[in-house]
Amino acid sequence: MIDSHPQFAVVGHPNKGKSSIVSALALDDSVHISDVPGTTTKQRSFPLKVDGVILYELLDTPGFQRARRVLAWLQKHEVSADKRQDIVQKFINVHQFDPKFNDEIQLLTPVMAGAGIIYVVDASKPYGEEYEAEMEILRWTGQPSMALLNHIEDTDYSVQWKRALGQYFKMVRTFNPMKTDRLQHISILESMSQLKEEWIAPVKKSIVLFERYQKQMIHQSASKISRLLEESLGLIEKRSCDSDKVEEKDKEAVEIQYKSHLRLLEKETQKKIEKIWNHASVKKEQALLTFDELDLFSEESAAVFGLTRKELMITGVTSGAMTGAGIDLVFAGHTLLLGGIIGAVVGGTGAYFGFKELSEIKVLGQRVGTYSVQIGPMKNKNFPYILLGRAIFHAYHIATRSHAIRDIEDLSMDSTLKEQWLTDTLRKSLESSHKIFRSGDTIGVEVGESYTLLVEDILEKLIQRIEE
Ligand SMILES: Nc1nc2c(ncn2[C@@H]2O[C@H](COP(=O)(O)OP(=O)(O)O)[C@@H](O)[C@H]2O)c(=O)[nH]1
Ligand SMILES: [Mg+2]
Repeated sequence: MIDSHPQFAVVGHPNKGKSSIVSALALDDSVHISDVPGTTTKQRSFPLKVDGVILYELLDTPGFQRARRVLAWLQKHEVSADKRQDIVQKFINVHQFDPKFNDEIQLLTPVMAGAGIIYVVDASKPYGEEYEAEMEILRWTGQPSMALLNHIEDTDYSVQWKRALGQYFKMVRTFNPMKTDRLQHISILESMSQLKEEWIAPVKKSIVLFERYQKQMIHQSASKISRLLEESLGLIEKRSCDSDKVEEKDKEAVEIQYKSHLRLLEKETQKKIEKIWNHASVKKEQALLTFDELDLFSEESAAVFGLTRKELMITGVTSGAMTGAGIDLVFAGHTLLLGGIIGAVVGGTGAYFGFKELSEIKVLGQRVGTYSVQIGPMKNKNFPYILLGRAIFHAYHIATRSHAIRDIEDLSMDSTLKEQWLTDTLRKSLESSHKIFRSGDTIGVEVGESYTLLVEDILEKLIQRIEE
């Protein structure tokens, strides 16, 4: 084969998880996955590219439809083992345009062109003789092959499957396409490289590049999160009003505008991060992982992600009264985040402390007779932790989400996540950046860079942790 990168054809019976495995290994969520058998009628190639270089290529193929008839055709040509490959090639040549054998032609063509075979079975269903024709045909191709045991359901028949598969395939491995796990991925790549001697070197290189690629994605995500914090905390929202006597409605309106702008910045960052991790092709219009049940400004969000009273004090971050000319215009908290009973999650711990106001609202006189009301930059000291906590939670889930999963998920809360990454020392390092971000004046300050590194470190540790 002229191509220098390894190619693997993922083949098997319909509806056994072939396309899911292609998605997971190619880190590509545009692979068509369906629980309707036989939806794939053409083979499709999914290369894993890093910096424009193809590391390896997965071929998604239709499942076998008429394996017994194909095998019967092959066996009619009684030949010695060394000629079997030629017979398979002859089958392809003769039936190239025969719609009856479309699926077999689609899957056998790349195999005969040199792709390694990955035969997928669902080991949550019992083994059956009907698979033998498929495995026998694959054996006739004479191409290097391995079998992957997938479990679509929780039942396990892998013992009987292994006994049968072992007679046809040198290697039999278990793989769960719904789980992302760098180690599982690397270990399967290593097995794949064993199929052909000349693939060992390129696949080894792929593994190195793959790990570098992961680091890049973590870095880029951290950089987006850093941008989010900087932009959100420095955000200023303005609205014109009729006189210097600001009415309640003007205050309310500017606050609503401010909050929706902050929510939008968060959503946009989520989408960007999903794109970084190749999770963008599903449902482009909305974020894949959402916090629909947990608004950015909700008490629950403050309880799960915000600092407790104690943490605020240790960090030297207490909200206190807001000072300055705007004091009487400060939102007294009546519409803001106070109403409602603080839920059980909040308890009496004071998690809510310091989250009464977001920022002051000022009235600015502009040209004669025109006034505007302004809110921002962020004054609330707890808000940055809430925003950051949510961003980290989202990025961590995206980074560890398999490309074979297609649903939009509403993130269910793990209220212990914060404890897993937010240490006392880290809080102090974050605080000095938050302070600068909150001033809204970050021009010429290299704060974004160092903040990115902090976030990168948090993400890396969280992602690594699930692999241990
Ligand atoms: N829970 C679970 N579902 C799976 C797994 N693998 C595949 N599926 C589901 O099984 C169905 C068929 O999967 P697909 O990858 O399209 O199979 P293909 O026809 O062999 O390509 C889809 O609904 C998948 O979501 C798995 O490991 N676990
Ligand atoms: Mg498929």
